[in-house]
Amino acid sequence: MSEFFPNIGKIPYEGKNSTNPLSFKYYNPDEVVNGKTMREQLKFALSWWHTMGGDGTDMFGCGTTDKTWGKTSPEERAIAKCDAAFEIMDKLSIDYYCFHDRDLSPEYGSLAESNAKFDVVTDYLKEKQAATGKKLLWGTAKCFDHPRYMHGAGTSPSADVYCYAVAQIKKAVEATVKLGGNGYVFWGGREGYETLLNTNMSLELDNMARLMHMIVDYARSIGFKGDFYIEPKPKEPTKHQYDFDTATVIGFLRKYGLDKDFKMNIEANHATLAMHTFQHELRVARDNGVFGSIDANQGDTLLGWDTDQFPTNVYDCALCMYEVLKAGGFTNGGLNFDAKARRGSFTPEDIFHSYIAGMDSFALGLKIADKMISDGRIDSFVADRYSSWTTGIGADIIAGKADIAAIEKYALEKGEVVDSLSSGRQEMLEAILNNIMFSL
Ligand code: XUL
Ligand code: CO
Repeated sequence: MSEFFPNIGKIPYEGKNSTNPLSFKYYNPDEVVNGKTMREQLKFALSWWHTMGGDGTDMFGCGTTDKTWGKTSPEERAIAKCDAAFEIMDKLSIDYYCFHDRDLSPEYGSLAESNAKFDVVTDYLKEKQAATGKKLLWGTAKCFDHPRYMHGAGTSPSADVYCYAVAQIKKAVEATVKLGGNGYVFWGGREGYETLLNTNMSLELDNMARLMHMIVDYARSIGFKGDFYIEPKPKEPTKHQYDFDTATVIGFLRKYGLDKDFKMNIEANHATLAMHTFQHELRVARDNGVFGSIDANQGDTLLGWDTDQFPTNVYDCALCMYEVLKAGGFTNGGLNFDAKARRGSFTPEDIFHSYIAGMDSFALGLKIADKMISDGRIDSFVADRYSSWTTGIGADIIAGKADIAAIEKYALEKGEVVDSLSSGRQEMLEAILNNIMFSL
């Protein structure tokens, strides 16, 4: 088989003093950090949509990079994409990939034909996985790009569209199971609304939950043992996306009894759009037992839309990996680069430069997070800050031993409490974090 990137060899780890741009400075797959190798801790995944299909097209202009993989027919191109993707994964030491059904194989004249041609591609992927040991992290269905989904898929006002979506998702779940994926993602592309003047919100959400229950039951019946994920996003493409943020999604899952099967796929840029930090979203997920997987990218805080940039902000990567380590690491999930090279970075080498930048940032993030934990200054500050809850009245409240009358009595006797407050020391803690980061 001919190579798609003949000028690029396997990307080596050369360490932080290397000046070779086509080498890893920090990502050393076999190095052990916090009890596991970096490749096990980070579980990097390639995103089929941006990497194999994204050609730089935006609202203002056509593509700038050729992602036809040398083929004109859609069937041949789909196969060539598989070969090129596996070459990229091999050269970058990436073990996993993620797909939308239509990134693997486009739509054809009918659902039956689309399904049959999709099968050919997933059969081929299964062979490639067996030959290389690469794995599927998660699959999903593209229920947002075709015009039929203009008003939503699982939340469409049309029952016919809803049925099409159920059938499409059923097929995508079958492919995920066939390829041994341990995750299935729902990102509610067009599941949201523009105006309540034309929207029955409660029916739309009830229907979405019905769809999810149907898919969960079916997936379990064909042997899917992995996690379902919802990927929160507050806006884009609709003004009000139903899955605004992690807290909103948890409310939805609990209301509809879906919380046992679903976890979160947290995307960094979506957190930014929700006016949260990436760490906040991860913490809400961790604290509620729904931390699952991560779409690792970064947004631009000066722009209000989804830029899906490769992550280079090491500070954010460190705080992300701190949450991941505190959650006990990934189980079924991993770090998927839902990220694209910028439109002006249009050459084949830019794919590699982008992944190297993202992977090295997360490798640094992992090492810093590990050091934050072993250093212990930040964790022990937080523990100390809440020490009034470990003894006396605080401990009694937590143990359920202090009722409202006892608490009132305590407050009356205690009098003013300002003098016993201690500083939050935010600046000191930020300086400690810098100290940990820059003394690696
Ligand atoms: C869109 C987005 C999606 C999901 C998968 O903002 O992030 O690509 O990750 O459907
Ligand atoms: Co995403």
